[in-house]
Amino acid sequence: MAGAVPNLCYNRRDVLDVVAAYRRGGVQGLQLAIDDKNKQMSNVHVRIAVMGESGSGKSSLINALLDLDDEEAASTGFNETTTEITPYSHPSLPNVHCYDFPGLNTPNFPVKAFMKKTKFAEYDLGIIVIERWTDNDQLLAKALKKAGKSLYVVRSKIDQIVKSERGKKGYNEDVMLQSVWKNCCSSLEKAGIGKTRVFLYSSFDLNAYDFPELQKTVVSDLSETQKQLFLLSLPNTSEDSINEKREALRMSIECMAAISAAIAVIPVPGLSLACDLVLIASNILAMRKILGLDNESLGKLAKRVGKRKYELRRDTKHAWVFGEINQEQVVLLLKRSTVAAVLTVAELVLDFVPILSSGFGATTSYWVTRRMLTNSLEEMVETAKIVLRNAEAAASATHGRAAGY
Ligand SMILES: Nc1nc2c(ncn2[C@@H]2O[C@H](COP(=O)(O)OP(=O)(O)OP(=O)(O)O)[C@@H](O)[C@H]2O)c(=O)[nH]1
Ligand SMILES: [Mg+2]
Repeated sequence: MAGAVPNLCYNRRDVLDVVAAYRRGGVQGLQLAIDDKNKQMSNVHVRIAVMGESGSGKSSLINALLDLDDEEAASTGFNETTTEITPYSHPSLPNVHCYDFPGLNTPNFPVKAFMKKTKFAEYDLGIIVIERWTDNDQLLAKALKKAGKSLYVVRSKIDQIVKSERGKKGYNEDVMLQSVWKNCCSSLEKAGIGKTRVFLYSSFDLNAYDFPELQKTVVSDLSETQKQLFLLSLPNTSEDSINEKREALRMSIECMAAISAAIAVIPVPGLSLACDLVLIASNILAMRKILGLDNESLGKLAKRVGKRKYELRRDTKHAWVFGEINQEQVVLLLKRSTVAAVLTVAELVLDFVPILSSGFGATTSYWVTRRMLTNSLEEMVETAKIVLRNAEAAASATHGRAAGY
């Protein structure tokens, strides 16, 4: 199981608060503000109830949403598996949870007792996975709506319909998908379930139908802090999703730079400039994980698309991204970057103005951290997009369609 990444969920408001705290209370004020933000963040959770009939595809959807591999995954299969609500957490962002509900259609299942004891108010939103709409789905939908929660309906196993319809005369995939979607909507209407979004989905082809749209809609329904957390937890299903992660990570870089200006600085041998190497290295590591470029995430993706890791890395330009990230590596990156040249000049100036030294250290640290993390982020984003393209090409070769893995 992968370790959790440090807090990267800072938004614009957080950055302003942290800077204001620094102005008001100096280093100590900043430290308190950061501690406070981290405490608040550790209390932010996203809880998604995933419900539906036995065998409809709930566990498969959870594995896709949380990007779980075989060992971490909710078990899937033809046999009905669980009679209790089972929680699953994101491997690197453990405050993002999906709750696997038991299928209510199994014989001898005490539906009434189960519905009575389930606290639907505890979830942020619910997803009902269907092959067709049933009375039990209706029970769940009503309970969730009564608790004032958002509800989405996911029509699963679309690949099966495509496969069985494809050979028929006059087949048009868009028309067929539209009709499946309309059918689901009208079942919901007939059941008296008001305004509910319906998404078509296949666990074998995440990009192909409405899965990216489902992810976006869930994000838009969450609170500001939850949004950031959930967004970072999502698998890279499109360049858009990578770009959204980049925006979120840029915010966290602003905070990290402010922190680096305040905490103890470590001189870099050979360059003798001031910056916090540990902070930079740990943030590069965390961003790499969020962007799915660490060894483990790459391995999961390679397995999913039936390729080797080196094939997914093909055409990427920044080899360092896949290597070991530690303080020495950060120094190498620093020396290679334009930051180093500017600092050497700045240090010369500093020799003649020793009185500026402490202020200069803090400013330098802010500046170096910000530049280093931003440059690294840009190179990782570029790499993540190439990896995504390689994965999509592999998936299209397997599924015979242009998108998805
Ligand atoms: N073709 C296809 N099969 C799917 C899809 N999603 C799930 N399945 C298969 O359907 C079966 C049931 O999937 P699960 O995800 O275990 O379903 P579940 O709702 O969790 O089932 P229970 O835990 O028994 O309630 C498994 O064999 C899956 O591989 C899909 O989108 N397409
Ligand atoms: Mg299951």
